[in-house]
Amino acid sequence: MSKVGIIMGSKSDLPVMQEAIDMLNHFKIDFEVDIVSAHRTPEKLFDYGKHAHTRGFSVIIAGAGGAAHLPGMIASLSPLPIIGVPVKSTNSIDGWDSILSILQMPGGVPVATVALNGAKNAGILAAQIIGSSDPQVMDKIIAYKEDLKAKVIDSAKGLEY
Ligand code: RP5
Repeated sequence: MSKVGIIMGSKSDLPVMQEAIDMLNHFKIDFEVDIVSAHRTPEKLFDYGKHAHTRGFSVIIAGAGGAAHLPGMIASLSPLPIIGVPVKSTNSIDGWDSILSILQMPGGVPVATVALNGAKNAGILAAQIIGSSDPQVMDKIIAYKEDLKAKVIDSAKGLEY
């Protein structure tokens, strides 16, 4: 079965990245979590980016804050689709530094960047990528979207004044 790699620059990113973990658990998709720092463990980053596609991963979710080089550097090394999560970390000025570091990639090296602290959507997007070639996961995504719709319709009930 396809597996998602979830990496983050620091353990301090985990409370944000937990939402990606929760979504992958929801869709019953295998994943592995690791801490890989672009600045503190550059050799580990290089090894991870070079070999992730040979380790059974189909997608990588990478989260980092501040001068957030992890997602882009992994994208430079790996042929896999990379989803970047900008984290509003303690060293981030206002979150924009993380967003722009991950978003503004040069042509040829894409990182699918979600919203600030948007790890939930990163988990859903990873599931959707896997679901495009896995009918069982696709069915779960369809059910999830139906549930979202039902919740909104329910929430509107009782608003008739
Ligand atoms: C980034 O620096 C990490 O991704 C984290 O968001 C931020 C702060 O890291 P710590 O100082 O909390 O380890 O590289």
